[in-house]
Amino acid sequence: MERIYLKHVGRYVGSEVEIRGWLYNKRSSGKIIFLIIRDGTNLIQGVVVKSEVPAEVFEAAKRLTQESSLIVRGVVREEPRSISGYELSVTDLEIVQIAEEYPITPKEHGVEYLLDRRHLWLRSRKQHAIMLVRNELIKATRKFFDERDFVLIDAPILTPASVEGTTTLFETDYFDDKAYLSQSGQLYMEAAAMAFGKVYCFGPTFRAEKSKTRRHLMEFWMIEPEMAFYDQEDNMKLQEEYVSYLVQHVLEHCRPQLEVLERDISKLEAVVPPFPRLSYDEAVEFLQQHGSDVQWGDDLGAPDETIISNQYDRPVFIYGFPTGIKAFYFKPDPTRPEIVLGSDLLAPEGYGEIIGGGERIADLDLLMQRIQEHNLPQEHYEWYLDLRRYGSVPHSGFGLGLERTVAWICGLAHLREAIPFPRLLNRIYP
Ligand code: NSS
Repeated sequence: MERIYLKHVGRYVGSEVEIRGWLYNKRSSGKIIFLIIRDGTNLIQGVVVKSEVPAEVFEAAKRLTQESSLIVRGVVREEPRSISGYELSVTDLEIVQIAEEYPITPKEHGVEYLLDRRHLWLRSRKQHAIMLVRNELIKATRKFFDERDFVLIDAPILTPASVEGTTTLFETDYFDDKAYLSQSGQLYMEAAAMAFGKVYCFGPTFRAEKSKTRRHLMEFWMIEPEMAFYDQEDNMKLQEEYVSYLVQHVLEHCRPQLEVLERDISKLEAVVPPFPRLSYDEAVEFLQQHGSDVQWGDDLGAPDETIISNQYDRPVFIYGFPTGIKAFYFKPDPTRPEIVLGSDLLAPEGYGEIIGGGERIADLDLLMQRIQEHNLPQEHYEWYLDLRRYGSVPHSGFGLGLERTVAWICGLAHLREAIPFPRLLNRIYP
């Protein structure tokens, strides 16, 4: 008898198979017990009929509690009304372990209660669907960049200097020195782009965000491409292509998950290039007309981003931010040095920023000047300045936040469900 995974159950209609998994749920009508079984890849309903199985098999089915582990054998039947479209007529059942009373029941629980039990919550249908979408987004990312001859280069996690400002650094001891958890792999990708042309990194990044929001995690995963000889226009084109590719991939490979999540597919189908572009100047004017008190020179807040992104059925670029609110490495627009050649990409449906990126300063003197203006210790950036001393070229890149993208594509209200084990303000358990 073949041992199978439920993901492939459709290939086994009429055959007797073995499935190893856990009991998700159970119903009984005296002479028949319905077992909803999960094996990590999908769910199936197993039917145990008293008159058709040995007495000990029926007794074992009766003893099963929620999340008990088991090995079950049976014949696969097509059953369109059943949970996965198939059913298992159980012939045999072995208990691996009888689970204690499971703390997550089909009734509603509060979010804090569930977050305390995240290690168990991951087994729930919705959380399971989210993680499978996340997995597909990572697969699609690898595929997208492989197809375009990018080289994956890993950035370090322990770093001596900040990339995105000094206020959100997680500090740690590094023997007799200080080190910080990486906020972004960008600076290292710039070095790598000068060695390999087109590169990207994908890894965890850390920010001590001191406010509690739906859109911030302390630890999140970022995909950061960096391209030599790309200007900001090339950069935005690549972002458009990448984000559309991700959405198409999920539409193609994650239909069952999107259904579990009750995601409105038509909203995702609209995500095709070109994406609209709005200058920062236009954005400020638009926001002021719509009741925001934002002034030219201010950063856009989450509510501002929501107002803007709600206007479009696909992601929208905002470009040309004031130089004063952007990181030291952004290249100022040569025709208007008070703004930079950088952009944010806002996801639709009010999800806000998923990408930040731009063209980097290629000129040594200007870069040194910006490092000074930002009160950053130049000695920590000497290696980075070397990139402008030895064959400096125009180059650009961006960072896509994986959890923001997962939240948007899955239609989640909060980032905490977009990562397996979220690190939140005041939460580092489990
Ligand atoms: O700060 S960013 O806008 N840009 C950078 O870090 C650049 N150094 C990337 C680059 O050009 N290589 O962050 C990029 C994205 C942002 O758009 C969000 O999607 C995500 O990273 N991000 C976050 N996600 C979750 N939680 C937090 N705290 C967070 N901060 C940024």
